[in-house]
Amino acid sequence: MKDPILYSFKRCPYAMRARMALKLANIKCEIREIRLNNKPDHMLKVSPKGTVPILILDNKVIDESMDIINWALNKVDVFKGNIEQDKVNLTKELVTIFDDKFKYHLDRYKYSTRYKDANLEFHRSECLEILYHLESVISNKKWCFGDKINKLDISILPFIRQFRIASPSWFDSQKQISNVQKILKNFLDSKLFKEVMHVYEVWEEESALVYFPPNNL
Ligand SMILES: N[C@@H](CCC(=O)N[C@@H](CS)C(=O)NCC(=O)O)C(=O)O
Repeated sequence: MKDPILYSFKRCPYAMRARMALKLANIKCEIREIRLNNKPDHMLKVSPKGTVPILILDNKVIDESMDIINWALNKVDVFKGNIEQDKVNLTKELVTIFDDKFKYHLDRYKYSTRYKDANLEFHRSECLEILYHLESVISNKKWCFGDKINKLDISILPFIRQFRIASPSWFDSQKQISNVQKILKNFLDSKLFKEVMHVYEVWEEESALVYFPPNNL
């Protein structure tokens, strides 16, 4: 099999979660860093919906981040044995809440001026409600379900990171999400996070091949 090609954008939370799964599963890819305002023709040709991440394999194109995660985990189940069965269903439920509701309100909180009539406080409090729910079901350990990182951590922490970035002092001052705050901090301090946030030059047709994970770390 040729090395897969990964179209990616460093700051995109969906691309971030896919890069984490690929990194944890030790799957080497040719990485193509893009800008959302200047998408390469080839990227749009393989996936006309025009979102990153996209993983191009010999026999198929995977253009949904959770499908990339599941494909990587199917190859190398890095989380095997890390969680009990009931947490598998909880992971599914929570990822759906984050991808649908949390992301919807996060965009309207972070970019309230871009959305007509978006009320920053309202959307922020909707996100916070979801974090209260998360707080009530996670551990008080290093990661959401204990001492080991899991699919839930890599899937949702990039979005919680964005939520914090909108107003770090406000986020840090929230009293009822101390485990969420702690887990986010562990994530931001982790070697994994630093590795997947490696800075790549923007890819162009004539660029030399560049690989992910970066081998200079
Ligand atoms: N459901 C997709 C969503 C991916 C997505 O929306 N990515 C954003 C960047 S964070 C994107 O590519 N947006 C296209 C654009 O802004 O033109 C997934 O999970 O992969």
